[in-house]
Amino acid sequence: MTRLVESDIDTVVDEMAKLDADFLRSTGATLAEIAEYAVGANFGEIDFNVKTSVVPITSGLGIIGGFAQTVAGILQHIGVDAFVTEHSDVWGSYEGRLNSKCQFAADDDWFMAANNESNKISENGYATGIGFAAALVLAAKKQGRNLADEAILVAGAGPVGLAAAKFITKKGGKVTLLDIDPTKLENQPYETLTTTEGRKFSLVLEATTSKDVINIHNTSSDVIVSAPGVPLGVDEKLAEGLCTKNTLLFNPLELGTATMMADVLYTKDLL
Ligand code: PYL
Repeated sequence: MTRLVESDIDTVVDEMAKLDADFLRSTGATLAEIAEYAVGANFGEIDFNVKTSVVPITSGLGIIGGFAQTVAGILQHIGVDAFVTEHSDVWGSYEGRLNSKCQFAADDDWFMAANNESNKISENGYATGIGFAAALVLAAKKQGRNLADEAILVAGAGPVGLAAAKFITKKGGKVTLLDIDPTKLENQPYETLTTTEGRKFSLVLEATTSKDVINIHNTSSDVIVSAPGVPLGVDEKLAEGLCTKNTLLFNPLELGTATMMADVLYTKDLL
């Protein structure tokens, strides 16, 4: 997982309305609705209005400027009564548990949400995977495309890619899983590749930490790309073209965070 820097997220909260508008154009759903679809809920089924604390964590490489405030801002946008605790680390966790139903915190390796009443927890890798997979499935549906007729690539066999592959398969898609490390492809229930040489895909979920994995050589002209990978793993020229057609779904923190919230509030797991 790539560690975000302040400049990756410093405009996120100001651009939440634009994100919803972009999502509606490409998927027919808002950020909150994509998160609901990801966890198996109907649009509007989850009541997001719950007191939720976000705890800054100083361990390891320390605080990312604006990270906790950005998480709280994303949550507030989908209707959560979210706040950043006054204190960090264990004191902040204690303060949060006294004053909220749900709690978010991230160190250098894990970003976790917990529901203090139901004890349901959600981890960012899994949630990001199902969230971006949900967005990809909804985008295909919006174009009237049948998953069964699509050549679907999941690039990256890490936690995000594997959660996405499982979600897409559950929705009727036949996934091809790509990773440069063949050991990550062992015992996977999909067609597996270490290169896309000679192949073209029409639906792509890019979940690697590399650049330029996805390009004009391995994608069809009507490709839709859902890209949780940071940095964006899509060739710049292709990315520009996809943006003009609203067929590139990419954001550094928003969809994973919203899906974590839906995941800790909703009980019927889809996977
Ligand atoms: C959760 C993000 C998504 C992509 N990379 C992950 C990342 O950057 N993790 C590090 C988060 C550190 C937060 C810091 C703070 O400000 O509380 N401990």
